[in-house]
Amino acid sequence: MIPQVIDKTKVTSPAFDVSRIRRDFPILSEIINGWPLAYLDNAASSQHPVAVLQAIDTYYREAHANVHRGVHTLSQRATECYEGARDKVRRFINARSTHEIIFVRGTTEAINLVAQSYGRTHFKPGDEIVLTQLEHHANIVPWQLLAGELGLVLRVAPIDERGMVDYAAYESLLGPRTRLVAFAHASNALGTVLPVKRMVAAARARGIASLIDGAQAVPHLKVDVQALDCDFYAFSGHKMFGPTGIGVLYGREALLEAMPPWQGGGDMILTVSFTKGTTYNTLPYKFEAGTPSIADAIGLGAAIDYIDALDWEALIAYENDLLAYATRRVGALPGIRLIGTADDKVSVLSFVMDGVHPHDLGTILDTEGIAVRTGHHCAMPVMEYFNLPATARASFAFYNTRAEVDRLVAALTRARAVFA
Ligand code: C6P
Repeated sequence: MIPQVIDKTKVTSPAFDVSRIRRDFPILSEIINGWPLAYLDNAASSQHPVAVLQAIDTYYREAHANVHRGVHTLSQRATECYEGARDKVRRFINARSTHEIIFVRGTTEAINLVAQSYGRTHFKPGDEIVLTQLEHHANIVPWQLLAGELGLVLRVAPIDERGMVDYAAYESLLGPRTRLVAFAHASNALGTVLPVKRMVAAARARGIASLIDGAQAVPHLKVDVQALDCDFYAFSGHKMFGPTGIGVLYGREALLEAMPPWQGGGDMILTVSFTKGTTYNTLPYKFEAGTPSIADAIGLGAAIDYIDALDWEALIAYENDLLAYATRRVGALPGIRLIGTADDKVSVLSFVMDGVHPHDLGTILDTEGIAVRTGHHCAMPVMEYFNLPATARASFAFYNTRAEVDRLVAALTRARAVFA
């Protein structure tokens, strides 16, 4: 089959120049299986602008040494770059202080940190943690592990057939034994945006701590942790155009201050002695044992610079338009059922096709250069609710286009013709 020529300039929002943006992302020009890449797997991991690639390259060429450890010039340079990235993250989510920004490997590690450090010191047998049915495994399994060890009870707020959390049911689960609520800002499997501000406020009014899994929100929504008033907020660099191997745990300073370290090693200590015991470093270093992912943090800082320079109002309008277009076009195809049709969604379109396993669909789409994710999306309780083993999921970033959606629709139509 002859690859189609894509009209990358076919945009709907004149305020948002997608063709210019696409030129910043070299990988988008790749040819996959003879076709121009249509990368629709951004919820799994997004791609990188040149600015991020260059920041990492420049760091390794001109500034690499270990951080916080050397008096020599390179070490000071590396430390400045690394701490500069921390301040960019602070500004990006409007945290009060860099003391509240802990660099971790990603959302998964951030949540495990809270479970192991905050959870172990604050929870007693019989205490309850409230989650939702929409959670990614990263916001389920750490709590299950802890619950098994400490005798905690996990309560799960249900969802409805559109993939929205039943708010009344959520609130009714907040009881005298609830110690923590932990939920996604946006669902990776369905795209649903949760009413997190209201959910946090309901918890806070009852003296309950809150953790938001922001992995799918940060690339699409303006996040302000002070406005959200949450206690913890976790996200990954690689879903917001930064590198893998770096993520962030935001924590309210007073809570972090009172929490014990969770990993021991270099840099997280002030003094170590076999006779006098060990004293710990100040925030945020207390939670960053060992040599950190310096280049990845710097890359994340560059990603923040890149997306901060975009017109967010136009970006959000563009993404909303693209999702609405994709929802309309894919939803209108015969034999397709959309899974997750909440009012408020980020750029995720999950669907199933009658008679075709999502994995087969994903493989067929790949032969035409279209990358989507298929499977349970590490959200098996969501699949359980919809009684499905898997879905196909197209997830968009601001560099995707209507032309790519058209290609998806054409390829799905061909797939249906083959299988139906
Ligand atoms: N979701 C997806 O394809 P890590 O792997 O630590 O960077 O992120 C984990 C994670 C946590 N919460 C949510 C809501 C997520 O979407 C993810 C990662 C990817 O949907 C990979 S499973």
